[in-house]
Amino acid sequence: MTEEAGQTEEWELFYHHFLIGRSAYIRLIFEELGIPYKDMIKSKEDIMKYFYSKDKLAGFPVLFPPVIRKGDFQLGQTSVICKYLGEKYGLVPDNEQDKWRADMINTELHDYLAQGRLAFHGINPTASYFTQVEETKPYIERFAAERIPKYLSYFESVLKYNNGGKGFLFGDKLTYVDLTLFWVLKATEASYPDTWKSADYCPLLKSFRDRIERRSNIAAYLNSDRFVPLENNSMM
Ligand SMILES: N[C@@H](CCC(=O)N[C@@H](CS)C(=O)NCC(=O)O)C(=O)O
Repeated sequence: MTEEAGQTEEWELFYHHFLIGRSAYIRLIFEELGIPYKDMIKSKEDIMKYFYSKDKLAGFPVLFPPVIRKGDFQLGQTSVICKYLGEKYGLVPDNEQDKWRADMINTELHDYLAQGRLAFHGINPTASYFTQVEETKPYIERFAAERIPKYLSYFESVLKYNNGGKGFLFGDKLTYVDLTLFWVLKATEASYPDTWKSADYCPLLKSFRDRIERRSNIAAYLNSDRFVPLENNSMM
């Protein structure tokens, strides 16, 4: 255990300081549960230090942000982090079958997110969207026309399967997958506003999004200075 990590009492979050991006899915879990966490990246230099320098995060290797760390335990991959925190803090379904279904939907949501992001990077996936605005237009249009209806219709059917879609995805309690679905819908709306607005085939998802947004801790977070708004492109 490094000296620095050994002193930590609370969760540390490593993510780009100027962007909510994939960190949103992790923050929502911490915020909903009132679990304290500390943002470790305050500048571009911090990103270089923790991920790309000879002093990068010691311990079990992690590749890209977001990463969470507590003591000598650090974990990357957003979907895995959310599943881990869900398991640890009780934000998972009550029965085994639903736990596996939750895992499936969590993965499906991150597939969708990754594809939606990629559409904004038709030329170069690691360069900024703003370097490829014109060239990537056909990819964005195709994603909006073909993929969004396919995925949103599916998520609508998943929500409807439980209690007619009036509550949560599984049983009668909130899980980490509800929070991920909530933010995926927010990201869809921000990056593809016209497509979202005209998506009249998913009324349950639209009510669901409003319902989760009104939860007291979520609403407080979204109105706080801890919240960095979505960028309105790249699903981030
Ligand atoms: N599948 C990973 C993707 C991680 C990822 O692509 N992180 C981005 C920020 S959202 C990054 O910094 N990528 C650097 C790179 O791809 O070189 C996850 O969901 O966490």
